[in-house]
Amino acid sequence: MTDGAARGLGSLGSAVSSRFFEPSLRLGVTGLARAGKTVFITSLVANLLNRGRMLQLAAARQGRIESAYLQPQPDDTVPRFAYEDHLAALTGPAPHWPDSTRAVSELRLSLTLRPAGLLSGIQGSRRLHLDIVDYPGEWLLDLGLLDKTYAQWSAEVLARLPARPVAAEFLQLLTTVEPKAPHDEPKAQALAAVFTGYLQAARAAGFYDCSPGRFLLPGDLAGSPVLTFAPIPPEEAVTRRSLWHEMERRYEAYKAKVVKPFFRDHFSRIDRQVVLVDTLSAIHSGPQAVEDLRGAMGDVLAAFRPGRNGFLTSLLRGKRVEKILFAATKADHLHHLQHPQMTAIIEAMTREARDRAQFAGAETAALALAALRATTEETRQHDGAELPCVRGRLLDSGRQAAFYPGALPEDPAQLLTPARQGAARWLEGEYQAMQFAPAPLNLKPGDGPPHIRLDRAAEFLIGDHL
Ligand SMILES: Nc1nc2c(ncn2[C@@H]2O[C@H](COP(=O)(O)OP(=O)(O)OP(=O)(O)O)[C@@H](O)[C@H]2O)c(=O)[nH]1
Ligand SMILES: [Mg+2]
Repeated sequence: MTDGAARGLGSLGSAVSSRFFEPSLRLGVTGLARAGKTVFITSLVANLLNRGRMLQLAAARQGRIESAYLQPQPDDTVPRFAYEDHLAALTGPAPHWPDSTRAVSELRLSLTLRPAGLLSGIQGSRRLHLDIVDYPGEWLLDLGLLDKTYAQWSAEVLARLPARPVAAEFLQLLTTVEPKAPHDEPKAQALAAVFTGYLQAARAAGFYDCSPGRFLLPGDLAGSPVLTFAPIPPEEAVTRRSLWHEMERRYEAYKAKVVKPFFRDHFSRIDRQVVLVDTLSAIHSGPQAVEDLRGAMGDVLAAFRPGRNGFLTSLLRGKRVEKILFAATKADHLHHLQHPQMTAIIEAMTREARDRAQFAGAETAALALAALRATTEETRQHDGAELPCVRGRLLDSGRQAAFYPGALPEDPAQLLTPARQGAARWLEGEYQAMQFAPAPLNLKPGDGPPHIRLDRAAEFLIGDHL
């Protein structure tokens, strides 16, 4: 890798010209908070640098990847994905999960490839730059705001709130608000603060429809007027100096200065996309969370069929994401005997969304994976039956434990139908969630960190370009 990095720097002088001659492929990695984006990118890159565990990636299996190395990324103003820090966290002597990341970041991995088949004797090697972009899925959900006026958005959000206990404080505050009264900054700030608190509590309670997405992940916009608004009941005949009018103005500023730039600068350039989904956590949280997650996946996918959105259509001008992979993460929480059920659930959960994406010309697939395998499998006797368990080091206590999360149904409808019908609890028992710490690793030279089906994910996403 050090060699490679040096070579990469050596060619930096020709970066401008090489951009025209050496193809690059931009891979977007997204998912809602804690879905597993950072671990996925870190392990994918580590396993592309050391390809011993990537047998399902045809180019790796056939030995056609001559070298892989990190290079300076093409975008100077986007934070670099902190690959080395995250890898050190995961594979160091005291392995731990990397910190939460709250903004977009990027990493360039360059591959030198030998051509396949007949061409291999005639043509020399070629280079492919893989630009990996990590961005929060919450930002995609903001696309829906572009079609809505402030009055429409407020009405929709306010209609949802009475059914949610976590909204009580915000609803209470609203009763003291006079939309036609003159704008008052402390009042606006109080509204925004309590509304943000509601979004955070809703998120923690398993609701996924928590836009505006930047309220949860403000980054350096924290405290600025574009994030200091909240829904208040629609009003007519308001004056320019009213609270309502100022809220409306800020909502429009959020769309123009936060939402649109993200789609223009990042989203519109993506060629391939992986959407990571923490299905097991949603199942553990209950039917409401599963239904909400399914809805959010549909909304996330709306961004991939731009036909419906005028702004996006004109931005993309016919360019589209070519492949989209939906991956249920953390499959190492289940024994492999349960992986088919997990795959069936992610397939069913994203079916509608995927059908629409196919309609828009993108090829889609769904699978269950673990970017970093933290467990081993074992079978335990329980009441005369054999339970397929996984064993790992528990995150909170550090103790080793075997764990059986409950039987996932063969037919995903057994989960999705009650979820859709608004069931409060699962009828068939409980699904346990458990958090494992990453296991200490002793990697052989040439091997990346252990994973489950990361190589299949890579084959689907980039295999045709290798
Ligand atoms: N067992 C297991 N746990 C995982 C795996 N990937 C992620 N996790 C767990 O999920 C948590 C979140 O993973 P991240 O990769 O940080 O998720 P993220 O989507 O980048 O999260 P944010 O940056 O907070 O949005 C980790 O801290 C782990 O607890 C995996 O492959 N196996
Ligand atoms: Mg992250």
